[in-house]
Amino acid sequence: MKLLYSDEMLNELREKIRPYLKPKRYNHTLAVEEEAARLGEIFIPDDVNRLRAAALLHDITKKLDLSEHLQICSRFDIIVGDHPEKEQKLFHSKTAPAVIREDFEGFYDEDILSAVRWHTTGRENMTVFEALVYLADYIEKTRTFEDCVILRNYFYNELEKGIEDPFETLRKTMVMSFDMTIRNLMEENGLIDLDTISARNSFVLKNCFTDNIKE
Ligand code: DGI
Ligand code: FE
Ligand code: FE
Repeated sequence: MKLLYSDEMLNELREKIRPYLKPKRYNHTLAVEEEAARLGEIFIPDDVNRLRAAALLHDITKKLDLSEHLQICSRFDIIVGDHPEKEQKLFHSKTAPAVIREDFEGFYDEDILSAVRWHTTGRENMTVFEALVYLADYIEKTRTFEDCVILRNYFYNELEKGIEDPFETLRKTMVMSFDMTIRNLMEENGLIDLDTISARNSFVLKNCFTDNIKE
């Protein structure tokens, strides 16, 4: 059974997460919440408050340093890659679900945990819920990086045209986002996680949103 989150629970959550985040990250988090709600109204209107909760929790361990992440990974048997120092940005999405379980008991919810877990790399065959948290993080309104602006404009322009199914626009936007991330990682000579590649290929192959197929 799906847990439901009242507006009051979300108000409390908004205050509870504050000490976990630096001020700039807190503002980003609120902007992701707003964006996730906007996307939710379009794609899964019954799940808007759960999307808000996932957005509020998505970067909850972003402040931790590598050794703190590694401690959590060891305590919870979370698999660490072979080159942790080269993939530091991937840790916060691995450790956040553990902290949610421990510190945010009322939000122990499979959809929230998986959306948070996969919000940085994505993964093969993403659910609509996971994709919306991922995309909200990419295109929220405080992001000024050129790719984010391009992606935000592409997505909302296509939706506004109203020519294709919104889920097709969402799928194409997801492909674009992974292409941008992969291109940027290549330019900075970074390591590309296999989940990032699998996510990209799966959207190209249209292996996505199988949770949302209507009869
Ligand atoms: O935590 P945020 O900054 O809000 O956003 P995020 O969790 O999506 O993290 C974005 C960063 O993660 C960005 O600098 C690129 C990095 N990233 C995404 N996919 C990969 C990656 N880094 C590596 N090394 N490999 C990836 O596949
Ligand atoms: Fe993040
Ligand atoms: Fe984020």
